[in-house]
Amino acid sequence: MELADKRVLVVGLGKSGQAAALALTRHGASVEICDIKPLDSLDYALVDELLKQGVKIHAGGYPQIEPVRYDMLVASPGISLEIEPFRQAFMHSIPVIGEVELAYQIKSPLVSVLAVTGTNGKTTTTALLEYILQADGRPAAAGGNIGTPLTRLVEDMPAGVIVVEMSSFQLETIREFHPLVSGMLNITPDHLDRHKSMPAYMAAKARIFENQDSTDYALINYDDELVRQLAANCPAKVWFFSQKQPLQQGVFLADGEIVIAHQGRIHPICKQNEVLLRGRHNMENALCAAGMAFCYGVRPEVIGSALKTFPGVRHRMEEAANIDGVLYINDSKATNPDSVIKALEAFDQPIILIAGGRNKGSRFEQLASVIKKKVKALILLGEARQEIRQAVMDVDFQNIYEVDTLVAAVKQARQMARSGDVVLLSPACASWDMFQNYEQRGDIFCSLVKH
Ligand code: UMA
Repeated sequence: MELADKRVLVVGLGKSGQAAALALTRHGASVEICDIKPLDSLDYALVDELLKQGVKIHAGGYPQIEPVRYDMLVASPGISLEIEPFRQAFMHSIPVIGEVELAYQIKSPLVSVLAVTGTNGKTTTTALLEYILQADGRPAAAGGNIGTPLTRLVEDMPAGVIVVEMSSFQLETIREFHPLVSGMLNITPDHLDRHKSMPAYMAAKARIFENQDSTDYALINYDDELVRQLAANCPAKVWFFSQKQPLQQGVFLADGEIVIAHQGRIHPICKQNEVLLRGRHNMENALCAAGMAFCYGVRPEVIGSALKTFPGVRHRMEEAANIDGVLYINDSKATNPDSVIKALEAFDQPIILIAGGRNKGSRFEQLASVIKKKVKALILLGEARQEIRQAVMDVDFQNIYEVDTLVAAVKQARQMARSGDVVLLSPACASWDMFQNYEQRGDIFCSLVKH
């Protein structure tokens, strides 16, 4: 992509916007950035670096979009394409691309891209795949929704392989983004406040396959009916993975072992119970990552030994402490009900669940029935606490405590917990009503339980 002397407006001054603006200036573009927040509410460190590089900042609103002013707009993932600057750009036929697309177009041709999407488990799968590739001695890095903006990652990478965690938001603004191997984990309702309907959300997710061709691979979850339907229109070679079903070609479980079937041969990977990650949902992640690594050329024995040692990712079923026989688990990254259901199903012990935050358009009925079966006490906080309370009361679950802060939630949980219990922070909601992000919520939980 030719960027020299192009006039580009980056929309959103968070992590992605900042990284995109810096990459654009390095490529010789004339860059402006805008954000709805006033200057004094923006992250000073991000702003400072942009000012040093001569990027013009519009804070507290957006500039007028006219063809005489801008050649292209770059969207931050968290921003809806329905806001005014994008509407105006579409009206004037000014191209709009996402930050990930920009990264894809400026990356070195010696960098290959693998990509993972799905509603839940994509961070773990991305990190696990990076771990497997590194165990195979390849220069590999992970970026995208997992936390490191892709524009920053590609600038520092002359050659190697990048595993990209792709959210539906990021997929909405791709054009040429083309992974050699893609992975689709599962689809359950999430982000419906932005996508408006399940078909629209699914269509955004399915764009991961859009630029693939018959030389590429797509690892698709056979056990998820919605995901399986997407295989029919996938242009890549489809490989399924399944926890339930033996497959002609793909990754599955046979007699307590993970195996890969390929060209009439069965490659053993490792025993199911040797995988360090806990829970059924993590087995889904392990099968997907194993299949993606195999299709990319990693040997089965390397995949197996990596699965036996991968410790998991932060804020996702992370063991925060084990005090007086009580296991404290930080699952702050569980920001939708389905993800919490999976966390609850991973434990046989009595569970004290801390949940609540900002609802992203989810319904809590199904979660409520699982809470009724698995949870000993429920501690609710945040904006959505009344909605969750109503849903669990509707299934006749009574042991509910409401608190105003995470400090009070941990205090309450500690008072009630007995040896053998699990105290699980798994909010089913976004963190933005009380915290900067889910990482901050998880970090605070981890430090509170240790004191
Ligand atoms: N903003 C506006 N106008 C708006 C809305 C927001 O100007 O209408 C501004 C905000 O004031 C803020 C900036 O946009 O200053 C934030 O941009 P952003 O929301 O895109 O956030 P980033 O800091 O750039 O982080 C993004 C991803 N955030 C979202 O998609 C919401 C991060 O994913 C990602 O790690 C990061 O890029 C690096 O690629 C987080 C996330 O919550 C983890 N993702 C969702 C999820 O996992 O469910 C999709």
